[in-house]
Amino acid sequence: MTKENWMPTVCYQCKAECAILARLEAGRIKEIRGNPRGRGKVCVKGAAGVSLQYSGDRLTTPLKRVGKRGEGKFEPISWDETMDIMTAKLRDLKARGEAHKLTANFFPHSITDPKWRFLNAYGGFINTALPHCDSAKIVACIMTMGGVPNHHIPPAWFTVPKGGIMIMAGRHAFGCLDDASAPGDILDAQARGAKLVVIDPIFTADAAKADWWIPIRPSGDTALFVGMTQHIIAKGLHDKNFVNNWVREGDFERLKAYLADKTPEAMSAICDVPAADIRKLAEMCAGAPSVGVDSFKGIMLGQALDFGHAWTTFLAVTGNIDNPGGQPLPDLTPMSPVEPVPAGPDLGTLGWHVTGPDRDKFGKYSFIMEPTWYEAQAIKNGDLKVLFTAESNPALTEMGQEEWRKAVCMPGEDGEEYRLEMLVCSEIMHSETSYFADLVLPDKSYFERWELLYMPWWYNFGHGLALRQPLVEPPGECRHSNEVFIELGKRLEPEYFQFKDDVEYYDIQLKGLGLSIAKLQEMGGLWSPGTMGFNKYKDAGGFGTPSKKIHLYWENLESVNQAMPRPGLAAEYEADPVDYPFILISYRTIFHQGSGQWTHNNPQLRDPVSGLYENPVLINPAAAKSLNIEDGQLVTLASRTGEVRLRAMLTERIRPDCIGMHHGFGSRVGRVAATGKGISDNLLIPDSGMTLDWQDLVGGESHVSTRVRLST
Ligand SMILES: Nc1nc2c(c(=O)[nH]1)N[C@H]1C(S)=C(S)[C@@H](COP(=O)(O)OP(=O)(O)OC[C@H]3O[C@@H](n4cnc5c(=O)[nH]c(N)nc54)[C@H](O)[C@@H]3O)O[C@H]1N2
Ligand SMILES: Nc1nc2c(c(=O)[nH]1)N[C@H]1C(S)=C(S)[C@@H](COP(=O)(O)OP(=O)(O)OC[C@H]3O[C@@H](n4cnc5c(=O)[nH]c(N)nc54)[C@H](O)[C@@H]3O)O[C@H]1N2
Ligand code: SF4
Ligand SMILES: [Mo]
Repeated sequence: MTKENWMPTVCYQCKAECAILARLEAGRIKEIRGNPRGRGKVCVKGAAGVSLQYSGDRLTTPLKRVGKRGEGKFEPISWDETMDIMTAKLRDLKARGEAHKLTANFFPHSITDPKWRFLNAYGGFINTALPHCDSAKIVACIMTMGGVPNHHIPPAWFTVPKGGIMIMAGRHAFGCLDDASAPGDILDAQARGAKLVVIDPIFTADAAKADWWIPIRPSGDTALFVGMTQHIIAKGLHDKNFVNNWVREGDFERLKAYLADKTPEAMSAICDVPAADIRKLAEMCAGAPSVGVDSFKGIMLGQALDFGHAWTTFLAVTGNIDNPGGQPLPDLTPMSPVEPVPAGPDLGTLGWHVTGPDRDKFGKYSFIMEPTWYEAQAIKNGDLKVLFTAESNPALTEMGQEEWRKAVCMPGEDGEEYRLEMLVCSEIMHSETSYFADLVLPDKSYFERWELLYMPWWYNFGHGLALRQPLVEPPGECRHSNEVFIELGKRLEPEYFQFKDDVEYYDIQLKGLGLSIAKLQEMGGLWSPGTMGFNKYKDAGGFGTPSKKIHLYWENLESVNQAMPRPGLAAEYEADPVDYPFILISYRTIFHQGSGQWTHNNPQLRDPVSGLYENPVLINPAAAKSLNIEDGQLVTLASRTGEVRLRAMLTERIRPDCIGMHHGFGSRVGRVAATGKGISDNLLIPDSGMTLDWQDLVGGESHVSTRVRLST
């Protein structure tokens, strides 16, 4: 083996996109490792990328539906015919003045993604499963501090000083990596003398490593952080220097007035964390050199923005914004624009998000990308006519999977077969979603394509750029979805697609940094400005908010009673507590990504001995005893929308009022998945559109959980 055989690229076995090295032998990938020039680590999913690459399930030719949507019956067609069908439909849609009724549901790897350019040029819009995971966190950071946080990526735990505190409030870094290097960073920080506090209704792998595990009542996080903030201010333990200099005039007084009755005792009644513990954690944080907070699941519920508000307020009063170990505010690196820059449609006016019974309420919010339940609603309303999916699996992945399936099969008016006139799915192997598609486009895998990954706040990339490069030939006629969109752009919006191909497009953007794709290759595929940069607001004359100061009071949400955080539980957990006494906790596993075929059809990851084969239901023995349920017994779990039967696993690791279920199972498409067991949690989560009243409309939808009933 020579050194040259290890080629740098970027993993895509999950959405964290870690920098990796792949070992090539005679044109084949043999082995994968973390890239020491990047963050250095790879996880089990990443290492199993070799099996994905050579899977017999890979799609190799474009397919056209011949049966009904959902039947999964297709015949091969040529790329020319495929492109002609898509071009004709999109031309027709635009001629009807309905370009905005094109939606693309895909994973946005990068703001350089040519798919975004096409959507802006054509006038369609992006709806994505991904950014709503932490969109409430993003919006909260924008509202409070005028800057985006590290989207999808934990705070920079590698910067936590001795004595710093790392709080995971609904975050499962050890069991569900969103960056293969995060667990190592956390353990290293602990070795330096930092403390890990895990707030989670389940005793997770993270909790096992924690200095303190706090088994909170689900969605009690807002109350916990509000109670801590109250105690800190009541005791005068807040960071007076930061508050005096950097919090907008009048906001601190308003906060104090709001907190008057939010004592640790009052908040304890909501979150079920003893008042003494709320005080203890608050005092620990007030006395620590840094506090960082991370959450995903805690901020994916119907009152997500309230938690984001409570969390950012807590960080502000403890002086933990843009400091080592606290909440980083990344530096944005400018790229050169590709002229002419398409303006994008005026979706606010055209009505892209104006759907469902709460139409008027939407105008109040600053949500960046649309919640996924929009799709089913918009199809019913006639607001969605052409849907492209790429790198997502909405037929299985989301609350309302049944509603989505029904909506895409709704018969059309005016002689059209379906109300959704065209559904195109780009995939590497068949999925539940591709079975509903009219056209299935075989994609190149992440080892076969170019991609310039530029999300400046994504610290896997060292706050810069990462290059994904083709290392092996794709099978059959695979074409990268970006190449397809560039070709559509050349056909439909040629003014904006004057460049030759994806590489030339990236080269134009890289010029501003004095870089090119070839140069990036020479540099090992990674570039970064070289520093995280802390306390930038001091030199920049303040924060990115209109007043340049921290905003604790959100006046634009006064009319919907969200100018200050509402400390109550998530609406979905308040509903029907008598009929459905347990709260369902969905959580992830290290072996699988989402509900994706990439990991579910990977024999290394779905192995019954060394991998994960099914999802048992976690029940506390006390709860099981009251229902006469024994370990290993089949039980029925019912919600207001569905019912599933699964095997019970009795464990003290979960609160007695909760039921635990691994998210992401239930796939039956593909040779490994077809043999696998397990059930989709989304059969239980109320369908799209039923729960609009529960959404906070900022994208922190009530989409990951619900109340359930348990029986034998
Ligand atoms: N292996 C793997 N990695 C992944 C993914 C994957 O599917 N598989 N998905 C990626 C994506 S898209 C995302 S968004 C992230 C998600 O990342 P995480 O949110 O970290 O993942 P989960 O395991 O789903 O949930 C984390 C923890 O939240 C707890 N929890 C649930 N409700 C609450 C609550 O109300 N309060 C508190 N304090 N805790 C709660 C759960 O018990 C669980 O242990 O992971 C990413 N990484
Ligand atoms: N109950 C419950 N529901 C949830 C969650 C939860 O915690 N609980 N989590 C939610 C969250 S945070 C998220 S982000 C969503 C995620 O939901 P999605 O974004 O829909 O992600 P996946 O389900 O992982 O589907 C990814 C699909 O992309 C395909 N794919 C992989 N690589 C490629 C490629 O190179 N090219 C193409 N074209 N396709 C590829 C895979 O085969 C797979 O079918 O799920 C949400 N749903
Ligand atoms: S966390 Fe694992 S699967 Fe995800 S990108 Fe990193 S190495 Fe790949
Ligand atoms: Mo996510």
